[in-house]
Amino acid sequence: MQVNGMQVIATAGHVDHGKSTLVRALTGMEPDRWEEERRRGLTIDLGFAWTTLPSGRVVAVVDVPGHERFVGNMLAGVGSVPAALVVVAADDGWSAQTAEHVAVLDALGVRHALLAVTKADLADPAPVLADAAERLAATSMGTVPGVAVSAPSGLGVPEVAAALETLLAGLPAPDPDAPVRLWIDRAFPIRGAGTVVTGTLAAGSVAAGDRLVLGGREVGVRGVQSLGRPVERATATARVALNLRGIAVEDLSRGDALLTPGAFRETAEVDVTLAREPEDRLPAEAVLHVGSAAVPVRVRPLEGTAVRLRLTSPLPLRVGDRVLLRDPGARRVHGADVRDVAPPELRRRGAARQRAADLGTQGAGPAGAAADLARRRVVRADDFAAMGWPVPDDAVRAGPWLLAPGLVDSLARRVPGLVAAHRQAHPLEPGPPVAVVRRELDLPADDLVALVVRPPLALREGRVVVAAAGLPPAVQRAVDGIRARLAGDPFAAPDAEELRAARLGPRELAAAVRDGQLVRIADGVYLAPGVESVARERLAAVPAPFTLSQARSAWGTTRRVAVPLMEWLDARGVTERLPDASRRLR
Ligand SMILES: Nc1nc2c(ncn2[C@@H]2O[C@H](COP(=O)(O)OP(=O)(O)OP(=O)(O)O)[C@@H](O)[C@H]2O)c(=O)[nH]1
Ligand SMILES: [Mg+2]
Repeated sequence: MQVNGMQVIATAGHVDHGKSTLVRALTGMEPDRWEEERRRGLTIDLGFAWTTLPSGRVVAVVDVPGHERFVGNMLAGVGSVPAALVVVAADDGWSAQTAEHVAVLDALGVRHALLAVTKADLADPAPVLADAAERLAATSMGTVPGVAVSAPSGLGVPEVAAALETLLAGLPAPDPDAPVRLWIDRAFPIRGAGTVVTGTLAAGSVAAGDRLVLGGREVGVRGVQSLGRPVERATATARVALNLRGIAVEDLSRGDALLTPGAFRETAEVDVTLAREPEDRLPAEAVLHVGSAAVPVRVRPLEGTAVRLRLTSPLPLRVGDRVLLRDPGARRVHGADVRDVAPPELRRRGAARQRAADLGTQGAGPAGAAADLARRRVVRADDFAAMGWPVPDDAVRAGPWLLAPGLVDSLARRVPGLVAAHRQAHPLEPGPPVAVVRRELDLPADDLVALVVRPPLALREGRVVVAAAGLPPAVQRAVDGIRARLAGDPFAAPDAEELRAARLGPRELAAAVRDGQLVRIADGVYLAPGVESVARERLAAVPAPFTLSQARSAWGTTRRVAVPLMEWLDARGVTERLPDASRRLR
């Protein structure tokens, strides 16, 4: 059996206003599960009931407690539910808990609601209907239909059911292919079956055999039930009960989330923007509610509505999530939208203000994704998606990586300078190792260097080298041969005989010099770039002043090379010629 077309709605309203009684009248089921609740006539924890409406549409109701002491349970019940049944008693009217519950729904951004004015047998419901409707109109729920009802007599119950039909028909359909994030509201053992958890599936679907993760460990779904019956697959929106393999009931609690592997990342630091400018200063500490979870957070206002939150334990949050911040002391709630689940450190002065400005301009959609990717420069594509961002169309994909558009070009422009500097500092090396370039460009993987190496540079044997696209292949081979020799013995300039044999005439040699592959010391004397610093290094080890012959032996070369090289170094100001023709380093 496949469950489709189910909707889930949560009750809300003041203690004793008749929420559970109305749920009972609508569904014929008892939402108060505990003996204590029934004895005291008071809902303490969440209750669950369901019914099939006349149209065939199935509605599940999460019945919440109205008592102010159990507002935490109420929050866990409404966290994944798209619609609310707001209950106000005709004989009592809008009261403290009505206001608190409605503030919660408003902060969560719940857009769909039905108003039921109960106990219509005890007082004229009309004034309360009008008053409550007016107050609700100022919230995220906007204009809501209102129905007067007397549950014990049954008067108005069919009208509530009919109004529910209309409301539920207007709910947006959740994405059935979305990854699963099932916030657990109950976990209990069943003899013979092991561990069972329940929750409201807000998007995606689950089936027996699925593998999910919880707090980093993998758990298997052995079986799925919905509304008390086994189903092959449950598709959102749905109340589900999952029989889990691989986890003990002691390891589970309300607020844990079962996740599609790889689709979410746990985070303990997020940047959010408040749905509304706060009236008072925000508290330094608050409780973050999302789904059925409640986690204490430290609150750092950045500027305006931008706020950074540090969670005392990580949660699988995504960009675009609506969360609720509750100040338990002031009994005040704030809705907030998650804008960044891996925010940058704020070290410099003014960084918080800049961050707030950035968050102000980047939404949760494609523009925000582009801005976020630009800031991160390079990110793993699956990580970026797990943050909750859509992949920008113009992002560059490279293996598992995603690069900000324009990044490759700007990095590629820096590479020739890096190669030149490296060759200057390490004249005996053909070019910098790939890892060096990766570090300089602040890239996360060596593989990415290939993207930014462009002709005349090339990758060769793990280094970025000048491929000298300008030289014909035969000339390049000859020059390579000489450079290889010079790499081992930097002052062993090839003689005329060798140059002739290599077919390197004046024109070819001039091209190699232009290309930065050889340095002309004098007519017929060519050495490798960087020879200047090697020559200086060797001379530094000789007591000054030194003679030409001492320099020659420090370089380990012949007079044919040493004489012009000495003059070349004089001319470049590396060495200084003294009156007696000896030299010293400048
Ligand atoms: N006369 C009358 N009594 C009602 C009606 N609805 C509920 N009651 C009574 O009001 C009392 C409280 O009803 P509940 O349904 O438990 O109220 P609740 O809103 O679920 O209360 P909490 O779950 O504790 O917040 C019970 O004694 C009900 O019998 C109604 O329409 N008319
Ligand atoms: Mg109740």
